Amino acid sequence: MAKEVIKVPDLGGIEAVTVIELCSQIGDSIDVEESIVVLESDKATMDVPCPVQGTLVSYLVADGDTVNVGDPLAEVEVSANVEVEAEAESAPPQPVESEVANEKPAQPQQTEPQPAVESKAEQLILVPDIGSEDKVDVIEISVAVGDQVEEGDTLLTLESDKAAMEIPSSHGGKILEILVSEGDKLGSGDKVALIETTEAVTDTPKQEVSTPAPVKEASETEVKEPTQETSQSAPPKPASTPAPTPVNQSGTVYAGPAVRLLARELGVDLAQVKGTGPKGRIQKDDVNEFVKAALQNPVGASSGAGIPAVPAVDFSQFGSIETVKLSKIQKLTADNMQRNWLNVPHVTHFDEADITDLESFRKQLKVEGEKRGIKVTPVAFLIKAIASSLQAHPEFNRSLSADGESYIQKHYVNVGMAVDTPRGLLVPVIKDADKKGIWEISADVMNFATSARDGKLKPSDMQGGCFTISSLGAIGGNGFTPIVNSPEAGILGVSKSQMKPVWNGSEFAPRLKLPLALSYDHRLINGGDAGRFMTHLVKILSNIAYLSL
Ligand code: CAO
Repeated sequence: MAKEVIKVPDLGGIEAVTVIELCSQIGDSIDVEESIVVLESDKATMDVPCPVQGTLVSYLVADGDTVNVGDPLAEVEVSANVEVEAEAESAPPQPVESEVANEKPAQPQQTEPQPAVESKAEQLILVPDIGSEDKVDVIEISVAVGDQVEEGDTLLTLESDKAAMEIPSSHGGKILEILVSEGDKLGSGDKVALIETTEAVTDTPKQEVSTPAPVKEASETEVKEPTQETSQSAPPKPASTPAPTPVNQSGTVYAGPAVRLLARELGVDLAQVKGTGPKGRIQKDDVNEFVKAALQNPVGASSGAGIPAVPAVDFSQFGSIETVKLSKIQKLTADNMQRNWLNVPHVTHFDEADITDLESFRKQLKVEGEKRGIKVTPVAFLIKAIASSLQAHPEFNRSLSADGESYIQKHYVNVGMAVDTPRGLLVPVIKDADKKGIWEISADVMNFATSARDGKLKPSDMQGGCFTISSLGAIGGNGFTPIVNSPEAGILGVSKSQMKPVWNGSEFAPRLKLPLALSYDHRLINGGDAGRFMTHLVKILSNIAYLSL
């Protein structure tokens, strides 16, 4: 397969230009006319389209390089099916501006003095030569009726798929009427605005440094309003170069067409994006980074999902403060919690288990536990009871597929256990809890709690969970609503057991009641499923003989 070297095309008189964007990655497939490099002069940015279809083999320039007409830019391996055609077309690629410049080279303004025109109160402003026969979109109108503008001030911004360009006012004055709207399509010579001039129009050609040339004289005759004199004098005079003005000169958004297209596709407001390119130019990476940051939704920024940002508050105005960086675990937990809170439609189901008998049995294990070096707490029984409930009610052992089109039924039973550590919350996973006895689970609880607090958990210790238990029983509280550890379907929040008077049919008897809160993903679980799961759990905890079944 042949290789084609893509060179800097004829730039219509401009010589040195800067490479401001490499549009593709090595190995990317490139279509004919797809931008391969963006170049910038002090007057314009221009995409260099690829003249062949193929695969990008290498860039022969770097971002920031200065290049001249004919310099090699990139090497493309031409696709077999277009190779013959490509060989036949040996002419170097031309950006849009240059193609037009070749057909109709820019005329130095001094060689064609303009006819003398009487000073008139009203002046029609037309679109100058935009370097293309095609109509392009009005993407921004920078002025309003009544505004006072100077000659050269930007009136509006046009954008084709190859270039963004500002249209400057050819005269100073007051805007009487704006003759276009955002979204309109305009071509060279079309009317833009009506201005009440504040200066005399003379027969001397203006020194319009930034005004692009009109594309053809026909545009003058098309203009009939508002006066004949005005229309004759209206078309902007040719500039030294038929190049559009780069957007950044307005001090607003400075980005090339490829970046603007990307921003539009991603719904990004470029005014909010900080450019890291030369002269603060916004590059594709800047847009991508902006989107990434928005998705991660740091405090004070919008989530990108239409959720209003929390306003930043200067707390120091109310008293002494200090700012402490979150630990990595805290940050990760914060991100996960927010992600799960926003993604999962939560419902929490409450109940109480009578653990009077369980506690008396557990206390009987104390002596043997000391011999084994294992401390048995209610958490081990809870994990065992959860494992049993997951087997009896497998809908709690499911996860939604990423596309939301199916669920994954798990046939293993691993229970995650939230551990409170000084560095943040960690969730080691007790694997195959259904196959383990109370001693083994108790040993896992102890070991994992210690490893978590000592920072010795391995990543594999925290993977593969089906369901999570979060026990605040040793700390206190009547109840809380835990957040589902998505993509798991449910989580059990356990609070502190309390002795309560319970009516047994003939009298109030003291019973140890354990408050339980089952939060679940309502996309996977309905209220009936949750009620049955909780009833099963409470039954087992109230009579642990069921665990032996
Ligand atoms: N009610 C009353 N007492 C309870 C109890 C309950 N529900 N659960 C445990 N206890 C008691 C135990 O009986 C034990 O007391 P004794 O020594 O007198 O027997 C003591 O509390 C043990 O507490 P522990 O915390 O050392 O051990 P544990 O097995 O109960 O819990 C662990 C282990 C890792 C779950 C726990 O230490 C922990 O970190 N919990 C916090 C979880 C958390 O932060 N969840 C919130 C997540 S969302 O922010």
